[in-house]
Amino acid sequence: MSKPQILLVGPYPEWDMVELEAHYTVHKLYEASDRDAFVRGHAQNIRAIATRGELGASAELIQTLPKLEIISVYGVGFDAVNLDAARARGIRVTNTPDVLTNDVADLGVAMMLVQSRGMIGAEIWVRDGSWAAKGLYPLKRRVWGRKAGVLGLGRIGYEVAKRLKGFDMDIAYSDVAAKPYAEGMTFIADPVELARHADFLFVTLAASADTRHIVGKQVIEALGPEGMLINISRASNIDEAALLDALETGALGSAALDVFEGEPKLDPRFLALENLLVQPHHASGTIETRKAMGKLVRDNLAAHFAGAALPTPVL
Ligand code: 8YV
Repeated sequence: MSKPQILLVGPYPEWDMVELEAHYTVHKLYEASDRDAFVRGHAQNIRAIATRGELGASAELIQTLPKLEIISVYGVGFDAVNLDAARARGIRVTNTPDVLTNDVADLGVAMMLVQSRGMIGAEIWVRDGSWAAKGLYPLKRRVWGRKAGVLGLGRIGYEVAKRLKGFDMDIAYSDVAAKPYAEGMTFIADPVELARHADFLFVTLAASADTRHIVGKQVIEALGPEGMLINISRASNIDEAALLDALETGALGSAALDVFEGEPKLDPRFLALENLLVQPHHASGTIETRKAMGKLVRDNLAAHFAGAALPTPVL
């Protein structure tokens, strides 16, 4: 029997490519010089899309593939997949929840520590000779015992909060409703009030049209000149223009961001800021987690083509 044909939107690590190519004919969209012509050329054969969280699958792409049956997302976030277009055709969608939760939470907490203690600047202070030439490094702000806000207490938000308890922090959270599992945490429904409470505000919401720019001018200003914003979710949850203004004027103390509008290109204003820590969307970027994510992508595809129940369906 011939192998099912799949469209791969962006590259996966080599170990996943080997496995995928053993079981499927893989059409690599990211290698095509004319992507539209490439998709049209294979449209009658493609039965699955394998994509990444931030790359998703647009309505246009879905509509161009008449034989499409399933979209398997390498990532927990499926906001970049046009679910309406998939639903309209009965196309299944899967993602990779759970396996990445702890690594994403780790990176969020690490960014808080690195940024609050000024560790990037401190590293440069040693390497460029400033320590010897100028003496002590400027003092920074402590983390332990301070106030944290977690915007979105889902799987990742909960793991962030769990870690923050280890720093004896006073933890509050916002979500659509109070969570029964939020032991020892204060529920503050309004994100502006949450930001007012917090020294460190973590954005851990699954992105959707409803959460777009939920962190806007008001939330940012409530967090204030001593506050830090940490985003390990999606850029669309934050009004980037308001964030840039606030970081430039000092209306917001600092930020640590793993995600950006239009990434990997980002607004050059970000790069001029000294009160900002940037990361290249790699919160899930450990070998262990990425291997588990790749396996889950393949397990979902294999289950679909075997007519079995999907391990982690979205649709
Ligand atoms: C990316 C992510 O998928 O889980 C998500 O939603 O955005 C990430 O894990 C990952 O960076 C691979 O591109």
